[in-house]
Amino acid sequence: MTPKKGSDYRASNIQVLEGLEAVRKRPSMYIGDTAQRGLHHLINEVVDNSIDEALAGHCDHIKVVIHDDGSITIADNGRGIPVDEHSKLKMPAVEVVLTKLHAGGKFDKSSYKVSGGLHGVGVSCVNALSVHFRAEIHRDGKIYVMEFERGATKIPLKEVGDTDDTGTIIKFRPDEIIFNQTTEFKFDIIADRMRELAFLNPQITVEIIDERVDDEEEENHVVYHFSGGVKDFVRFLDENRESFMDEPIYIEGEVENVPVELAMQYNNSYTENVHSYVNNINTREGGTHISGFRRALTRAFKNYADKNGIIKSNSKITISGEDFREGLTCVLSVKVSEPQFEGQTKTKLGNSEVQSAVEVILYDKLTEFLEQNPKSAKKILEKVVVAAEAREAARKARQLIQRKSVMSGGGLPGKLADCSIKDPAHSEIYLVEGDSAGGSAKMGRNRSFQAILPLRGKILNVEKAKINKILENKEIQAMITALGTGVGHEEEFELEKLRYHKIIIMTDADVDGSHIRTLLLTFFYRYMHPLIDRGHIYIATPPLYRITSSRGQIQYAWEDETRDKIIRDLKKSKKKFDVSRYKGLGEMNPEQLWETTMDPETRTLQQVTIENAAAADKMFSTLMGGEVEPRREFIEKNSKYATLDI
Ligand code: 0RA
Repeated sequence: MTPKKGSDYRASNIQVLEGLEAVRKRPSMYIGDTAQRGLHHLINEVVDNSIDEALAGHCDHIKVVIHDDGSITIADNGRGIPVDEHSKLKMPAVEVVLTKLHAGGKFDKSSYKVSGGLHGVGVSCVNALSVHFRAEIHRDGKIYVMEFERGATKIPLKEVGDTDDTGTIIKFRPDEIIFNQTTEFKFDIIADRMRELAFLNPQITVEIIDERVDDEEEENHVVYHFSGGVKDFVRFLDENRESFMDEPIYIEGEVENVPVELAMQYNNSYTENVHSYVNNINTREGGTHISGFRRALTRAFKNYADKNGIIKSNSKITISGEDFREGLTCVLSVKVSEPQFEGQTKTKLGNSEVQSAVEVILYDKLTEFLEQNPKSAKKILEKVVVAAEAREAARKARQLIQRKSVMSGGGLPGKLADCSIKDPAHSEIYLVEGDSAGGSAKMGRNRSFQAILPLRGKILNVEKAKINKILENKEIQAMITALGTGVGHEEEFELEKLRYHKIIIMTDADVDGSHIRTLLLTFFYRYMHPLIDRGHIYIATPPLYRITSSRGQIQYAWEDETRDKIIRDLKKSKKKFDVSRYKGLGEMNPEQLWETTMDPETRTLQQVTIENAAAADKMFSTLMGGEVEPRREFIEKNSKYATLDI
């Protein structure tokens, strides 16, 4: 008998497809975007479930394998997805988890599940967005398998053997129709996230195997396990900074069902590196837990200083909260059972009860630490006073920048060639290395919407300088005035005043050029952070080669492969040609610069994004920090660093 159209099985299957079809129609609504970030989000979505198993105490090993054919396997030793029949839906529970939206792992209301930000949309989304998806479940002594194609069931759940372990093995290959920009997984992006998870969850071991590299290469298999947890995380972040404490302060506690964990130490840098997490999600925009931390830190230190008469002798200066955070590296991790995420990127914790919980725990323990470690306390407070003095000097430098810009009429730097339209959303500014390239850019540009700011020589390395020195630097001053936002943290930085929504860094394609680019990015990362978060920073990519053939026809190539292809084609058609390598922007005439690098119709811009704040912090401190040897090693290992996958 052939099943009738309206049969039960078909009906339920169609319903399922309708759910997953919605994901395929508008994938960005579920995973953020369908570019590199969204692609890697698929892995996080599955791993989050394994982490939930670990948080519930049932899993301590997660293995991620990147296969040759572009597919990924994620294996854990958790309980395995339940396979018994779901009472209402009359299908195996695993089928519900893999085919129903928002059903993933959310049967039991046990605490602290990952849910919020972009996470928590469920493994079913990964299924929907994969050409092929396979789940293998080890549970109750049996092995079960189920397979799908683009979300549709290909092999219904079946028992295939016996086992005495438990766990879930998910294998999937992302659909290239959905991920039309790239389906290539980046080892570094995966490793950064897995390392972070291993720091935040000391009970787990995470393994990554990249089968795409040959055996001779070393970095195809890494294992992360950090028994020291967030304390190890802080040590790792400060590996290339000099701490003046023997070891990080470590605090752990729980109030009102909110477990709080913190590790922090002071170093000789001038930046604040506070990384916070809620249920393993990086809360980039902060929130109530961060407010609680800041209040506790300020109160504990101020009380201690008052009690011991430390700051009185410097009564001329007033210490503000941020002075206690200069040169501080800190990881704060809290677990919240029903987190509310707010803010632009949904990475700001809103739960008000968390503030007091964090504040209470940290205030008591920090006070205790200061009383028991008077030597460290003294050193830290001396540093705080210096920070306050630098902040005061910076305030004066800011006023000076403002006054200067008021005095010069329109207030813009002299060497800025501004654009004529005033709408920031349609304006762009090129930050150009060197006066000669700046000259070509000024001539080649479309002056209605493109502004040019030539930068002379190297800008200051902000990783090694105090804020007041940074603000005295002429090139940095010119940039700040041109951009219009001011500089620094919180109210000192005004994103609304940004004069150009595209800020394009244009440097030579050589070592010096990439150094200058990194200096600029370090500055933006440390002092104009929201510009990166909101996607305003871009890197221009001038071509590497010019191929001139008969009758003066010119072709450009950005890679060796394209150059070789152009040459092959020219040879085939028996044309004469000449290949030259661009050394610097200055070698291009204005027309060439416009055609290749500035014309919105033909140029390619790389948008600077930060996937992982902790990894970016580590990269900048390694590249730009004081220690030479780690920098050399880093550059040798990541010779591709010029492309800046941060
Ligand atoms: C639903 C319920 C339970 C666990 C899971 C799903 C689960 C999903 C994934 C995805 C990858 N690994 C996973 N591990 C578990 C609870 C299990 C129970 O109550 O026995």
